[in-house]
Amino acid sequence: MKPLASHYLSVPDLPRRRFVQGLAAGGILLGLPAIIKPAWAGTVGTTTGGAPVLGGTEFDLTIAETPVNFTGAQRIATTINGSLPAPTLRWREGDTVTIRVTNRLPVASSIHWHGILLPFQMDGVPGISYKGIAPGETFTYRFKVQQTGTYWYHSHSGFQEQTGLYGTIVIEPAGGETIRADRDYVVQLSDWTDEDPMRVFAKLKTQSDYYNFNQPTVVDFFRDVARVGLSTALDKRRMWNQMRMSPTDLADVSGYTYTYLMNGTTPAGNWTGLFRPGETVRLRFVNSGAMTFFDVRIPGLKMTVVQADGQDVDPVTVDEIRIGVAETYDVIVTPKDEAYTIFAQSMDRTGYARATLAPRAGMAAAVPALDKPQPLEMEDMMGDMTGVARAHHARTEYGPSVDMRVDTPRTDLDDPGVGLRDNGRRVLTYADLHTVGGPLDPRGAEREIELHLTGNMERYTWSIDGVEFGRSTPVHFRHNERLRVVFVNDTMMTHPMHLHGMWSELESPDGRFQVRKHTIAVQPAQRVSFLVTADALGRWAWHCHLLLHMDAGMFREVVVA
Ligand SMILES: [Cu+2]
Repeated sequence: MKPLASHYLSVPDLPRRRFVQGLAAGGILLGLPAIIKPAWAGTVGTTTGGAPVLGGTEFDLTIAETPVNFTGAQRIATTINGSLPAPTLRWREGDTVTIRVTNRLPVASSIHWHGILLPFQMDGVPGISYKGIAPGETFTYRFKVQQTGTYWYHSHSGFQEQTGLYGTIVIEPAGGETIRADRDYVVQLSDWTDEDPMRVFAKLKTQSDYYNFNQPTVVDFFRDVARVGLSTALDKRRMWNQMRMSPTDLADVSGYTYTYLMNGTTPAGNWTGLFRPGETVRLRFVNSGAMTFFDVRIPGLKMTVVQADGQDVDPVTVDEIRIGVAETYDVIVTPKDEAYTIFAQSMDRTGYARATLAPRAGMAAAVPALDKPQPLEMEDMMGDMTGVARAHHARTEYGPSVDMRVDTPRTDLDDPGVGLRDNGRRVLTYADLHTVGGPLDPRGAEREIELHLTGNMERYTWSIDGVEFGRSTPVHFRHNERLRVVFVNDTMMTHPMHLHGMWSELESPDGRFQVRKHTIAVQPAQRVSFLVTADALGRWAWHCHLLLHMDAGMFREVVVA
């Protein structure tokens, strides 16, 4: 976000709006034959997506550099066993898995098992859980699998996740799969840039709206004048100018540099999952994007959501799901004898990932147009003006790292979020999600902590309570305490907050158990609360899962002792 004075009435710079949208069908250049092979080439029973599938209890994973071509230009990706996404790992509840990870990069690396409950030394966060994996070194992870469902893994070093280091984990219940489906596909979403991620970050540091090409234009202004009159239109413009913010700042990094991928495949590559008409198909959506929230729908099909972040939920049938970075959703669909497009547009509407479900290879369905971006509304900045919930700002929030504070946050979990409001489709919200079986721990909260998600758009710094990670001290949880965490989002962006090693059990605004998650997306000017049982001793990471926000400081260490 940036001062608007020079931008607001400017005519868009058209040549720069030609987005790189994955028009090339390429991918890995020197990978394993299995991943170049179309999904339908060897379809017997269930296939699990675009990446190779590894099962059992012993795994050997090698991290290395591999040439790729998604846009017509050759680049170097970070891969595991030569594949992007990394292999899908199939585990079974109750097994002890051993994973030997060898680092063939010239720099240190790491693998973090996202959403997996394990001893903290196995969590894979350099500087917190362990030293990381030095070049040439092999690190052996070993832990007992205590849960079931869809999860994923990724690097926690530098920008390696942005350059390809992510894969899916599928954990089958000890007694066999409980959710019945004839087909089972992983659908892993991600964002690829041909730029060096370090350069992307440096550009945002210099000009935080560098990738934002949805700025209001002179045309928008005159449309406003026609609609609401000159003085209101001027007031609106003045308001945004005063706040030094743009109502269209929905994502820091856009389709201007990103190619959006589904199962490591560009829209032109069109990954295809096959089915026989009448079969039920389970789709395991995983958002492994570095910076992108995706809005996913399959025109012509209803999706029945059966799991969120690996946890069974009471089934709820919807048309569309916003998948925050690091979240997973499992859905069941029952397609008829025709082709369907799985359409995942980026939250800022600058591009999309796309794949196909079809009864026969080579079929395709229409690809919908991108929706028009919706601007942020007053409630995204000011919260709930009726002021039911009051925020308590820490003293550290009154400093150069904070450019906005919300005093009366909104608590509406039934808001699908900007861009999805009143779009005529039934959109999943957190208010729809109810974990089967209720909370893990019947105790109420013994203690409460409130933390604010903060930032300064001008400097592109992100922080918690106005304190970047580098200046922070660890948050302390007492071993086995039941704790209420309140997050207040004092920024205009949605932050997917991920606590390692323990579950976050989201509450409804009136304090009832809602849903168990590993990542909770907190919308602009929103307040959410969730309970945590601090049953995992050791040192853990707690951070925004937008890679650049994490890197810019929205990260804390948690010590459970
Ligand atoms: Cu963030």
